[in-house]
Amino acid sequence: MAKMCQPDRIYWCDGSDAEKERLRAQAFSTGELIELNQSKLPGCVLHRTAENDVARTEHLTFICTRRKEDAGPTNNWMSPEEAYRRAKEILAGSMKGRTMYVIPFSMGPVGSPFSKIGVQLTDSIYVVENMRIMARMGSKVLDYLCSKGEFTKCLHSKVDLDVNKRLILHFPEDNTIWSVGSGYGGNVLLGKKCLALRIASYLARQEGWLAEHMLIMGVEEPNGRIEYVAAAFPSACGKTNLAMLVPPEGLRQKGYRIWTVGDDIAWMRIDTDGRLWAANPEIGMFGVAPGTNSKTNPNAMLAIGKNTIYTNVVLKPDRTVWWEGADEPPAEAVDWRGRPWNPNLKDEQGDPVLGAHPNSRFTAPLSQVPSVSFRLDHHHGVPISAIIFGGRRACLAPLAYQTFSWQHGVYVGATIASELTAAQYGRHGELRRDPMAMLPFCGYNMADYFAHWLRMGARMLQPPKIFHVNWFRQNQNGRYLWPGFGENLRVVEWILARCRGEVEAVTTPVGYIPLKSSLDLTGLDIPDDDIKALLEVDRSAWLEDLADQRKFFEQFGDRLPREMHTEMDALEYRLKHF
Ligand code: OXD
Ligand code: MN
Repeated sequence: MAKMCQPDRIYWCDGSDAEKERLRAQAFSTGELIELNQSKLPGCVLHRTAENDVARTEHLTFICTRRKEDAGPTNNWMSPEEAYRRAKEILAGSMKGRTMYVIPFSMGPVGSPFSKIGVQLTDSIYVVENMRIMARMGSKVLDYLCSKGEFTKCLHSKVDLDVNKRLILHFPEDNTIWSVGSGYGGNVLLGKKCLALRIASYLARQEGWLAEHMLIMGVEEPNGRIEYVAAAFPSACGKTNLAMLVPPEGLRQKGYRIWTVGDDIAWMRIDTDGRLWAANPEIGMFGVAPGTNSKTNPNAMLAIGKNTIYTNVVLKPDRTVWWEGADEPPAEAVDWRGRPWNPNLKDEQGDPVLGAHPNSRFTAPLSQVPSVSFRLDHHHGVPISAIIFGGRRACLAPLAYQTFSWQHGVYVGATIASELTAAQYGRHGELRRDPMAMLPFCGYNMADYFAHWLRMGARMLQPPKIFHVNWFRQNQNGRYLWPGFGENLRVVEWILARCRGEVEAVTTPVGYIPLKSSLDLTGLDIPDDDIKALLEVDRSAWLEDLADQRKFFEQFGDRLPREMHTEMDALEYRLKHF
């Protein structure tokens, strides 16, 4: 790789604090990182990406398998030969005048038989510093790797950040990732989406486990018992908020408490007890900043006050930071692009100019989250009682329902969908089907992925119960019916009680729906009609949605497991005759 990229220097990262100080000082001198107010935000820095490089670029992300059908219809595909050839052209001499940093990292605890090791080469200090927070990295990983020998080969070069020379390439058959031409987190922190989801999902299928886009949280009940759930929602639907939720006053007084294991990725295996156990391969969070405040996510706010890397947020005159939906806006500041900004600024069309990019981020250690679970470092992770799927739907999906079986649950997960924009009632926003929230992250044919899920269920003695939730249901006027955020724990409480067979539910064509009386709504002021609307099943709307699901599944042809057809036919029958 060095011969191809021609760096001036090669530096092996040891993961030490001294190294961190050294690299940061260097990045301050070039402007790659900006030091923030060290008395108010100790250990915090700011980074601004290129303006054309602010989010994952799904259209430039490829799964490069020998056979196109192994990548499946939902992935972009390129042959490995062509992908290597095109990337090599771009990478030739790309690190001239730069240092190539070598980052040995472990997804999962170092030395765990369930962890995966990667080595990322990069020419970005921003990447090194993010990897230091997100993954276990440095000499301890290298020492272990030397005794083990197997790792995912990860190469990243920002080249000149030209979008026409940007490619995010995955070679699952070679256990290799090449990312060129980008400096945005999701494209370049290769341990995260690229390894821990795309490559890991491919390995997981071969090795008989699951790599999922899920948060993991523990719910401690008043009697001291802790039960764990894993939940998949499409990007920007509030996984980070749910994972570290603060119980509303009523439930807190009852004795509820939340333990955060993970906010984005779950690796799940069947243990000797026949249950599904989930571990978070990461140790940091790379969260969306806008909308995060002391009301929506107090634990995140406490976590990001130190040792945090902020990306594309507003820089205030006192060298602290701000973003839309944080507390009071500053009168004058510098926006995410580095330009003077104030909250009244308008563009040529008269629309407000955002100070922070809508996808601006914070990177912070999970150890700083007040609700972090001590089980983050346990090899086996935590036993999962319930799997929760969800999406952002203004109508259709009720607040919560339980599926009838593992197979029905897999089908429900395979059909989850989210509206891309906040839709007005009746004027549906553009709906994106996002199976298991893995559409952009599954490293192989999704039809085979559904089949793998079905097989996993058959292997478990005590599979988790599968639920669907929707925090985003609206009335005719576009008003949200459910308060969301911390109040979502009331639904999780019902879910766990269902798992133990302790509460009643109504059997409907789509699943078991809570009775109003089985939800603890003390202290919530929700009109009866709203609760009714939240729990309602509109048969004709469901039949319409079913037609859309069938269309979505068509792309998989014969490769789609027949169980998916069975479930759709059964749902249609129940909607029409039950
Ligand atoms: C993320 C995403 O950054 O899902 O976690 O996009
Ligand atoms: Mn994510």
